[in-house]
Amino acid sequence: AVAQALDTMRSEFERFDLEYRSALNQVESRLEVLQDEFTHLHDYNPIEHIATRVKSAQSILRKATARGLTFDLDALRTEITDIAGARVVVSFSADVYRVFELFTAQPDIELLQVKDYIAEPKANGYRSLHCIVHVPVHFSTGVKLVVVEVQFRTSAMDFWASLEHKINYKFDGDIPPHIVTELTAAADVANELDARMEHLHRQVRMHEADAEDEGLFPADM
Ligand code: 0O2
Repeated sequence: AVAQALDTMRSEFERFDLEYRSALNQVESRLEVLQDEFTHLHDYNPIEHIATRVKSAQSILRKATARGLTFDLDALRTEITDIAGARVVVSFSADVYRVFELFTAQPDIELLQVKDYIAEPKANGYRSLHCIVHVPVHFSTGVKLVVVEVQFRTSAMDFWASLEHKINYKFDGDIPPHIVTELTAAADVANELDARMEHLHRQVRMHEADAEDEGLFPADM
């Protein structure tokens, strides 16, 4: 009986994992279509890279325990919104909102929540645009709406967040104050870099547009 119960649990968890992986495949493929189309239309690719991950069983259970949730898969599906996560790293700040709008404007993507840590950075300097969406996945049993968290950020924001994440891990969440101060200052520098890169990019685009008007380049160069 124990073996049978374990088999059932394993099978249910595999199904759970499959749903999230399938939803992430959808998200990644839709973003890739947008990326290809954007490149085709504007001769420029705003997406640097896309990373996806399904949270490990261990981290899901750790989060569930911390929140006092029961280990019921349906409760986890509704209560933990970052089991499936996608991170979209773009070149310039304006692209964060551009790609977010294009993705969430798709009629069958339901936007459940937005957290704009770019408009309102966290106290440590963390910047990113987060959203939680329902993605429809077509299974043999019908359509399932799967919850996915998508984070949009620039390369500079991503560089900072990766380092901060590693430092946080090293200090077990208790970063010494002088390192916190330096990290926050580094986030400001990353923000300044984003502003400068965006400005440069705009100047280059304007130069290209002028050159096209004067017939120096063919329109699609
Ligand atoms: P991991 O390892 O990336 O999965 P919740 O996730 O629900 O507990 P909250 O505050 O509602 O918490 O979610 P929020 O703020 O929308 O986003 C949480 C996720 O954003 C984190 O997931 C990180 O990926 C990222 N994030 C948020 N704040 C920071 C920050 O200060 N530094 C860094 N480096 N990343 C941040 P996890 O589960 O914490 O981690």
